[in-house]
Amino acid sequence: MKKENTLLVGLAMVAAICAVTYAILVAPGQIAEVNMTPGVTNSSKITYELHMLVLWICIVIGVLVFAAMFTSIYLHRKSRGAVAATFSHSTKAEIIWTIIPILILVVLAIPSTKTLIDLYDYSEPDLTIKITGYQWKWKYEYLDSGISFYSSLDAKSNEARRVGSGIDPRSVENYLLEVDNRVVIPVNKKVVFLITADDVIHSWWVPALGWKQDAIPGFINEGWTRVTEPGVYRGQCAELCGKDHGFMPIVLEVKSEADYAAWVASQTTASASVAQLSNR
Ligand SMILES: [Cu+2]
Repeated sequence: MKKENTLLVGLAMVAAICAVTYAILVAPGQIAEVNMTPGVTNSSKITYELHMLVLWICIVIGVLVFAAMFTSIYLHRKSRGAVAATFSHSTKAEIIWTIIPILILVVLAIPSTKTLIDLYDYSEPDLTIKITGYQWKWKYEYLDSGISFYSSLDAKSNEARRVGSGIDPRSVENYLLEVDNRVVIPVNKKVVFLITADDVIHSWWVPALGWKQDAIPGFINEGWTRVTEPGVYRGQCAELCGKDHGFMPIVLEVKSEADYAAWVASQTTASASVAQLSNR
């Protein structure tokens, strides 16, 4: 067997695997359909970038490993008269396959640590909201302004989800992803969430923010966000919490500062009149 063959076949294998990888992952309409989204916060963007970096490193390793594997299978097959080598140990190979993964992990540790430090920085919030998970709804308490309300599945979805309701769920807009009272926050402000539960473990998850956080009875977990684009972001409970787990969505509405101030004013008058009524 000639030596040049190995290099040529190896390069051909790399090219073939790159072509397949491109067709599956990179070509338009492929990875974009199944990949994570960059989200709407700095944390979600750096998390996304870290995920892409790790993905590409994995792809390069995968291409090289499979190319080496297919090359040896092709060139050293029995029908070509290949005879197996008899050595059983190579110190050189062991040193190489120990050092290369260590270097890769060290290189990955730098961006991972930066991302983690950012995700866990709960300091100096502009606004703090306590979130409590219940079977099967969420409660939001704005610790700065005293606003507090429950947020449950909206009536239309709730009606359509029942067996024999006769309503086609596809006719309901944002089916199972709409609530009666949305949690509202201002744009570009640092909002810290204190997350807990009152019965079983739930998990508060809005994918566009880039994180999810368990809501555990007796514990207070934290999460924070600074959303850069006003809009409506939807999520769901992400911890199996009982029979209606699929029916406690989360809708986060991010408003401009003026709109948020107006919302706070309307909420405080509403709760003031409720307080007045209950005092009678
Ligand atoms: Cu749940």
